Parts: sequence; C-alpha cells; structure tokens
Amino acid sequence: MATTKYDENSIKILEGLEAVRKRPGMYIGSTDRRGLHHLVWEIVDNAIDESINGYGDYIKITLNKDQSISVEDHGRGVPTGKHESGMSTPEVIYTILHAGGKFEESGYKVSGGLHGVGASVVNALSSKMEVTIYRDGEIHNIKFENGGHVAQKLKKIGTTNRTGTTVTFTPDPTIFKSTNFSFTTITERMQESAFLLSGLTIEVVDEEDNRNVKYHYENGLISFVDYINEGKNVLHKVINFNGIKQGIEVDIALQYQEGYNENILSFVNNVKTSDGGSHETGFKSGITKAFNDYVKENNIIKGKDSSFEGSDVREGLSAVINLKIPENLLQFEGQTKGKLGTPEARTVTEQITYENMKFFLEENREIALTIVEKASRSKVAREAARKAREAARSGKGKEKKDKILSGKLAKATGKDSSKAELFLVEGDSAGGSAKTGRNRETQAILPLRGKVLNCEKASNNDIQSNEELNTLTYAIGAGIGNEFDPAESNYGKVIIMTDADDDGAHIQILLLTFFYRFMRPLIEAGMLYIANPPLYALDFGKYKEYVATDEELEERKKEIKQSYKVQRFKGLGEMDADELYETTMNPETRSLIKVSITDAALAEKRVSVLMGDKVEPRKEWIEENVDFTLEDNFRR
Ligand code: 0RA
Repeated sequence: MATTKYDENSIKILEGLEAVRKRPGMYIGSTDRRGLHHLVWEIVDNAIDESINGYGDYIKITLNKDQSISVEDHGRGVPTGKHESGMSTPEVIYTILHAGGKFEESGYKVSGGLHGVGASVVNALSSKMEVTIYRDGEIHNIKFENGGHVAQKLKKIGTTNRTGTTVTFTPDPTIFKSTNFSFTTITERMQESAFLLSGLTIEVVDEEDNRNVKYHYENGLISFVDYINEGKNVLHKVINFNGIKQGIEVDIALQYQEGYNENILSFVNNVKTSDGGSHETGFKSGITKAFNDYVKENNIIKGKDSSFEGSDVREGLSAVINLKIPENLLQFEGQTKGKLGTPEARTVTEQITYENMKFFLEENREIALTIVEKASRSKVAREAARKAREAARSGKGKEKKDKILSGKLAKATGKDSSKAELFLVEGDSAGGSAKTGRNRETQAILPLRGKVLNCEKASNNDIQSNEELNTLTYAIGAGIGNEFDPAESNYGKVIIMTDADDDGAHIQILLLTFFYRFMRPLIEAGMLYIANPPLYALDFGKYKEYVATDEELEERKKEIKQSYKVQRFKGLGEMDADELYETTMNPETRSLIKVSITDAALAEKRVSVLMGDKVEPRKEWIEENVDFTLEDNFRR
C-alpha cells in the first residue's frame, strides 16, 4: 500500500538524517567555525553549479538578524513535481542523503573535493530550513525543522515572473560550537568564486551589521592577479595563457612585482587547492625550465654554473592557476583534501606553462631581461647565504653570535629544547621582571627594545642587518627564510609577550609579520604563541583574582558579594616578578594563544595589504588573518 511504503521511506530518511547528526564530522569535517561555514559552501555550491550550467548570473547571500543565512539564486528553480517515491522533488533533494546522484546525470554537477555531500546534510544539521522556489510562474515553499523533519509540505504560496531558488537555514546550536557566521570568511570566498567565474555577480549582505559587498569581474584570473598585486610595483602587465591537453583545461595568469614574495594560488574545478599538488608542481617546473632554456638559447648568461633554481625565478611572482579536470581523473589528497593528486595534471600544466612562458619571453625581450636580472640577484643572494651558513656550521661566526646574544638573552638552563620556551618581551622593565620571575630551567627571556622592523618589504639582507631581528634569529637558532627548519629550534614554544595596549598590539603584529614572512614553518608547526596577560586584578586583601577581559570583569562584579579593589594593569611592567610569572608565564596557571594560519593565501594578501604601504588597520589583521586558539587556559 502506498502509505505504508511512504511511511517506511520516511523512517529510513529520518534514520539517515539522524546518522548525520550523530557524526557530523564524517560529513562536514568538524563542528567548529570551519564546519559551520562548510554548510554555507554546500548550499552556495549548488547555486554556483546552476550558474555554471548556464542558468542565472546572480547569487545573493544574506546573513539574517535571526542567525539564519539565505542563499538566493536566479537559476531554473528546483523542480517542484512529484518524485517516483511519492514525495515532492524538493523534499527528496533536501532530505535524502546523496540525493545528488540522481540529478548528476541531468548536468547537476558536483564541484569536487569535500564538496557536494549535499543539501540534505545541511538540513540534517539545521534547526530550521526553508526552500522557496520560483518556477513556471509559481512560487512554492517547503519547511523543515529539527534536523530535516518536514514542518510544512511543499505548497504554492504565490505567482512570479522570475525563476530561481532561495534556501534559508539556521545551523543547529546544539551541534555547532558557535553559530555565528563570519562576514569576512564568506566574502573572501565569494570574491574568489567571482574571480573564477567571470560574469557572475555575487552579493553578500549582513543584516546584523548593516554592511554589504558585491563582486563581479569580467576578466577572470587577470582581475584576480591585479587584485593580489594591488599597490605593489609590478614589472609588466599580467600574463595570461591557457590550453587543453588530455581533457584537462589549464588557465593561468601571472605577474612579477618588485618585492621578494612568491604567491601562487591554485584551484581545481573552482575549488581551492590550499595545499597545492601536481598542478602547482608542474607550473613551477614549467616556469623554471622556460627561463633556463631562454637564457641558454639566447646566450644571456654564460658559464657552466648558470642555471636558475626554482626559487630564483619565483621571487616576486604572483600567479593564479585554475584547472578543469574531468571527474574520472580527479584525485585529492591530504586530510582536508586540499591537495591535487592527479598525476596527469603535472605534465599537462608543465607543458602548457613551458610553451607559453618560453614564447612570451622570446616575444618580450625587455620584460624578459628585467625578470632575468631579478632572478640573477636572487641567485647571487642565495649562494652568498649558503656560504655564510657553511661558515657558521664550521664554527666560524659562533663568537659573533654569542656576542650578539650576550647581555640580551637570558638562556634556559635545561637541556631539552622541546620543553624550552622563549619569551619575547616588550621593553626592558618587563624583561627584567620576566627574568627574575621565570622558571630558569625551561624559560628563556629576550627583551625587545622599541619597535620591530616592518618586514613586509624587507629582504633577507635587511633582516640580517637589523639588530633586533638578528638577535631573535640567533636565539631561535633554526635559520631564516628558505633555510628555516623548526626541527632545529632551540625552543618548543616561542611566546610573544606584550602589553595589552595599542603599542603592544603593534609590536605583536610586527613580530607576526616577521614570523609569517621569514619563519612560517614555526607557525605551521604550532610553535608560535601569544601570552595573554590579565587586564585586571581583583584584590580581596588576602588574595588576588585575575580577570582577562572587560566582559569577564563585568560578569565577576555581578557575582562577587564581599568587598574588593579593582586594579587595572596598563602594562606588564606594573606586575612584579612573581605576579607576572603566576598570571602570564606559569604553564599551570597562564592562558596562551596559539597562532595558526587558517588560509595561507588569504593571509598573504592581508599581510601585504596591511603591512605594505598602507599602515592601518593592523589590529584587524591580528583578529582575522590568523586563528587564535586558547591553549593553556586555566583562568576560565
Ligand atoms: C535538479 C534539476 C534541475 C535543477 C536543480 C536540481 C536545481 C537545484 C538547485 C539548488 C539550488 N539552486 C538550484 N537550482 C536548480 C533542473 C530542472 C530543469 O530541468 O529545469
């Protein structure tokens, strides 16, 4: 009987949705901020796929005041007819796991990577979802609640002269650690999509904070590279080439700028490959080979030892690589599936890059010579650095290092470097307290005087001639730049300790820029931290209690019944040695913030924008570029 079958079906469906709720990590990776935004990408990808298929060139995302989010597209609209199961098609699409399968053949393509697990997963993890469909002159909607239970069957609610789909959902607060969407996270990703999909307009509106942005680019990857190099002194117009081999489409835009940083972004089927992979490897060897053959064939550099290494020809290079790979050749690797494995992508990208770059160099001699000269300077610097390193290893220069460190660094006495901690302390007076109060066996102190050099525009040579950073580099003892190896670090943790004021924030950002540019593996290895000194002490006479933030202070004030005095710390220097140790340095009682890079490519853009010629606003960089995870937090 039809009803029995329908009931059986719906029980199975609810079991499926329940499985998603039991183990959300299996479907969306995690239930932190990343997982939360995964829900958005899932729904947005469906809208984007509809646009890629040729239907609709406008997508709007709205962060609503009630914590829900809406994704509106102007595609054909989800079909509203009955499915063979007896359910309406929207009910099938939004409640059956992997319902994509049936529709894939009708050109409803899944993007790749982790994506395309389906709108039903989003529904399963939402306390509410509503889908409104504009199609065939009519408007229909369907509502779900509590993880995909139908609250209102599909019904006609009006007439229209447009087509499209709007999905609104509220992430379930019992599943996600936080249900606050980040406007920045969403706009950054949408801007990338708009670069990759020329002609598409994506608007993002934040109803809560009254802000909105609209992205639309006509020149694809060229616009993307222009954007990356905005404000930098570029050496030529953006070079753009593309080709197709073995069914793999390659599109690349690149440009050299005066600076030293390499910035390569890659995508596959419009999904970012944050960890690179075979296409990036192919691109790099194609570029290196093109330059080496060009200088050899044109007798530009003579001599035996004349060839460039890859890093020489990538100094100052910004590039965006986008590949279209057929589903059957797609292979992703790594935990977050951010690395392309497909071996064919390497040879195809290498050949297309080599042929086009070689041709470009032959045709544009002046530009070619400018870049070759830049690469030669890099090569000379690289060889000089190698000689200096060899000298250092053979013992020469050790005296010089010891002299530079003496009187500044208070070393730790312990032998185990993995347990050792290096505190970089703002100012001599706090440095003095830290030296007195520390645990001598495991904690070393390096006071920093005044402002640190802004490294955004600095070369390795500039760093080496800067006393403060030089001292820091020697203290860590693991090299710098390409040569940096976190395994050689004298310390398991490097901890930035500054005052909780604007100057302190400034020093933090300058140091973060230094570490980001010249010791990035230290951050990637999770070895860089920021100390989190309390803002207030509540003095009860017999004992003190420490409070980290203004909000916490307000909360505590409401709870406390006895009398007390509030002391506000303006700087680390106001604490005596014991107090500084107990509140900020003691592993048993302190609160530390671990610095990590969520997305190297975006961090790169922010660092260069904010630390380049434009100086403000640095604080935002701290807040948004890097993720801060509270580590040893015993205070809460
Ligand atoms: C299945 C079939 C068709 C369109 C869609 C799904 C569709 C899904 C979503 C999800 C968000 N926006 C969407 N827009 C369309 C094709 C139906 C036809 O042939 O007209």
